[in-house]
Amino acid sequence: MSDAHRAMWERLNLDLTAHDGLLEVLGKFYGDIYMSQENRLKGMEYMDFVLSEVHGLRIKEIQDAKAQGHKVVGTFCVFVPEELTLAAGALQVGLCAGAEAGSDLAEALVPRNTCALIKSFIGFKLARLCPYLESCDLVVGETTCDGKKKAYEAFADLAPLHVMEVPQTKSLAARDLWYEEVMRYMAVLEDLTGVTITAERLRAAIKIVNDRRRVLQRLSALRAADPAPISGRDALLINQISFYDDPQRFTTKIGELCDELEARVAAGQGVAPAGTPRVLVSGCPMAVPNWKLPYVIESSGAVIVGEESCIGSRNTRDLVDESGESVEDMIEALVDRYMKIDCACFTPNEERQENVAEMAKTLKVDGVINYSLMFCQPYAHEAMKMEKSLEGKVPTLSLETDYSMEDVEQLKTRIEAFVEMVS
Ligand code: BJ8
Repeated sequence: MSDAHRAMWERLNLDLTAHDGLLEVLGKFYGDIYMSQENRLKGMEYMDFVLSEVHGLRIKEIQDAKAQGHKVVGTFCVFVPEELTLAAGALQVGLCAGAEAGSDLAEALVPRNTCALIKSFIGFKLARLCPYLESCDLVVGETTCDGKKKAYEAFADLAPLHVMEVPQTKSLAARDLWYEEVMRYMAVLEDLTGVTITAERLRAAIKIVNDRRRVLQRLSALRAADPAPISGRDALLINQISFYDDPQRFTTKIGELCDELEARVAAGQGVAPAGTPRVLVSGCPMAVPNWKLPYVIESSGAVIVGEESCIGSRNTRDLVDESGESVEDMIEALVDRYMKIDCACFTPNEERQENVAEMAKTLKVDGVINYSLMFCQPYAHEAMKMEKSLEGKVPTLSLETDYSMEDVEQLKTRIEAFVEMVS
């Protein structure tokens, strides 16, 4: 990394020594898991570049935008309506929370038996490791699971925080609550940026975010082909990068990659031979650089053809209706779209099981792997329901893990047995 980047990190008050260590580990991990793959798409060079500059050029772009008066909003959940953030002239970045670094520090603020994702975002803040987090003018939390909502009480002392109250059911009263929360977020944004959200601004923002969803839907649909044209690792990486790259540039690049994929599908080419066992991974989100499970699955003789998670189809399945003319119409459309999210924090949440069954069918999967982070109650509960609802339709395997590498061999043994069983 250049001296200019180091000076930028210094201005952001990062712990430079710890940060150097993080980048070194990340680079090595990426090399082992990503660069070792065969038959990668040419379009993945852009992803390699973005990842190599994850704390460099993209942070520089964000700093430049800030210098021009734009605000930066950081999020941990797909419930935060990016359309509003963009309409207010701010940038929205997903704060990864996919690494173990800093987790020991986090344990001073949250209980040990808290999921790795929560410990990661608190740890990154305490250890001063994340230039995205340090660039934020506002962090938006949400009352999804108990772990997160209690953790935000501690996090409020560490960063400027707004918490959205996400309902726990899909009742009409819950929709009313969510509508109020969306309106409250809009007021917070207007106050932060000094920008009034007009119909024109909101319409343009809805289109930008929908276009990104559309291109990711196109990518997902292409993965129904056998042989699988792209690895699960690469598809996951694309979804991860969608949370912090410039949305319009990202959409263009993924459109080009999809053209390449289409040609590959037409030519009957893939990343693994036709007939390779096809796996759908379902459950908790996998934030950068949480690539452990996909790596283990794909080095056990299977190929991942779908991710039913927030860093995957749960984030891209539903579009916002674009027919609204006034701000009020568009807010209603936003509220409806976000109320469709089938996060395990809802009760009941039958639609998630239906969505997984549908994905399993469309993507012609041989097995579903339920992935829960250790200590994540909502997804562990739903893994049990999922096993029952898929019984007799498609074999399932439920796994709980965290960000450490200690259980890799154990995971490999269980996954290899599963892959052999579904072959
Ligand atoms: S909409 S999945 S991004 S809440 S893994 S912190 S649930 S204990 S991440 Fe999520 Fe929004 Fe839902 Fe999606 Fe809690 Fe579980 Fe940890 Fe989790």
